[in-house]
Amino acid sequence: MTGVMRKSLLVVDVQNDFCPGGTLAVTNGNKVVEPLNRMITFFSKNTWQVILSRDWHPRETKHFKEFGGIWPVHCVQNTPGADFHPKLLISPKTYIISKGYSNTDDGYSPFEGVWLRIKDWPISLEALLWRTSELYIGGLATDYCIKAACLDARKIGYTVYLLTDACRAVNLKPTDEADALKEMRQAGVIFTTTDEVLNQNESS
Ligand code: VGL
Ligand code: ZN
Repeated sequence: MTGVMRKSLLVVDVQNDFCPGGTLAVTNGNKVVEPLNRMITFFSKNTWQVILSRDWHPRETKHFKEFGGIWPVHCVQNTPGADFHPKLLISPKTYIISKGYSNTDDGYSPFEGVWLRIKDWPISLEALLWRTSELYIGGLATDYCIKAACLDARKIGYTVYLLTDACRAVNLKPTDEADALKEMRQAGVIFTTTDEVLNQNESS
């Protein structure tokens, strides 16, 4: 393909219910906010795309325990638990991908979600990433939505960088995080850190 290929940042599900105090709290989930904000600032300065995904469930969905799923109620559409962490930097230019919004799907992968800026005109994440070649990913949770995002992104063919300091795992089983990291690595995901990305680009 000709033309400028871009870098994009995908911030996955940094929402209140996944942070301490939330209904599906990830240990130290709030700790991803600071490094992700540094990445968001850096990407914005370079006019590279920043995309936030959000878990956006109806109150009744087979994703939740009471309807046959494995999860406690979390990130229900238009509730405070589904709001982004209050300290996460969000600008009017930020794209928001909603996922898991039907009552039959888990919607782990942001690539199953849509941008709904205009009603009845859903735009896929893949469409938003038109001309993106390098995708940087961080957020919550490493063993579910981050893993799904990274594996789908590799299938599409992006060069995928996982910001290991800027993600945390649910760990339903204690080995889930390590297993997820292994699977991602085998799929060709490159592990990096916020500091590494910011330092490299400072000197170039
Ligand atoms: C997630 C469990 C249930 C995630 C979403 O964002 O990783 N995990 N729903
Ligand atoms: Zn969910």
